[in-house]
Amino acid sequence: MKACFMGLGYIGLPTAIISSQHGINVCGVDINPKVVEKTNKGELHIVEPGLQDLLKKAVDSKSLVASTTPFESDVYLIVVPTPFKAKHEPDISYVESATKAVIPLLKEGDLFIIESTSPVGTTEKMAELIFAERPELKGRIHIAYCPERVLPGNVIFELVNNDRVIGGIDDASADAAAEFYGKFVTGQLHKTNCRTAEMCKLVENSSRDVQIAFANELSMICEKAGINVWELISLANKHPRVNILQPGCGVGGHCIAVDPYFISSAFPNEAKIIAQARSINNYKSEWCVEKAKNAILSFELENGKKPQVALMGLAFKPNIDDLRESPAMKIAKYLVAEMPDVKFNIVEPNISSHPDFDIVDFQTAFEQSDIVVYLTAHKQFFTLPQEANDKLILDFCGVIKK
Ligand code: SAJ
Repeated sequence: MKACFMGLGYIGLPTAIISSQHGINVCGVDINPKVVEKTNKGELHIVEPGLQDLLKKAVDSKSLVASTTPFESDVYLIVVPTPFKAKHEPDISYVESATKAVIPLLKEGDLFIIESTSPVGTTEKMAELIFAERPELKGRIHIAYCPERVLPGNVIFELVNNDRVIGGIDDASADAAAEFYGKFVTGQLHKTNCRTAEMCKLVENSSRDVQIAFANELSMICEKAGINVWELISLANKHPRVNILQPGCGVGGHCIAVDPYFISSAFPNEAKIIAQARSINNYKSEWCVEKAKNAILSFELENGKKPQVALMGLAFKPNIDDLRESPAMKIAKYLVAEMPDVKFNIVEPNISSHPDFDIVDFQTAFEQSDIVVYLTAHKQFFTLPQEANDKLILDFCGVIKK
């Protein structure tokens, strides 16, 4: 079997590598020639634990070849980004152009799968596009939508072990796609139609966004009420049917802070909680900026000098080096730009340098600063003193549990 992966990013590349280990000849396609060149040299262009070795083996054994144009295959997978445009409307132009690139190669019996997070109706739209150009293939190829749900940092395990939702444009398409994923997925494969599968992906991330918004709202209420929100949540979670998530300085990454907009922009009158959760989680970052600014100004008033301020953590979640769409990063950039006279000690233990900031060691930053602002709960920070008489500690992510 030959499979062609359109898109060699954070999901396409690992999936291409894993499927190439299971007797599938894989062609990985990317429009970026540098990505193709690196991949063909066996060099990983993304950060994912354990993947480098697997890529090297796949390239050495020639079960994976990268290219800027697709090869004729039996299965085509679309794994390209779906960013959003102004007003938070999804931009499916990459899905469209990847689909157009494979249309001339399609033949009877082929399987065409979209994995990219997509607004509801995208798979049917792409089917129309295919049949408009190749009407003879109607009823003769299989088309399905099969979202991924892996957690960055644990991709190799989750790609194989997570259950998957397989949405066909008809039953035969769902069966064909399930047979394909059955070659390398040991989790259960749940068959449905393509619209349900598209919505399922959006709903999974929206559900998490709404739950985080609840925690973030509680954190702002508790601050006014003089209650420690982390103690409160841990006590409420002792109830057998309550499971509140953790507040933070906002929601980052490419998925949870994006996918809910695909629902709210398509269903503006109905998607009330989903839209509100997005606003709360975005507002939480502004709230953190205000708290930090007020603390800095109060210090200056009381001490007649500007404080040194440690900004602890830039990554979008704990214990990773991924700064993409990170609320901590946005807060740091904003404070540095707004308060040019303040000395900020910027800490990110998972990176050694950054083009915009001097990165300071976490212990030095803690010791030298008058105000310590925890933005990302990296494990290193839990080794620092939980309190200090000569410092004000602002904890936005639960490093100080007491
Ligand atoms: N966060 C909180 N409080 C929490 C949990 C998370 O503030 O209690 C924040 C994190 O700090 C981070 C953001 O949420 O800024 C997102 O982090 P995450 O670990 O919840 O999720 P991602 O973005 O790394 O991956 C998500 C996963 N989706 C779900 O858990 C429902 C993953 O399974 C998906 O595959 C991925 O999105 C995706 O590609 O859609």
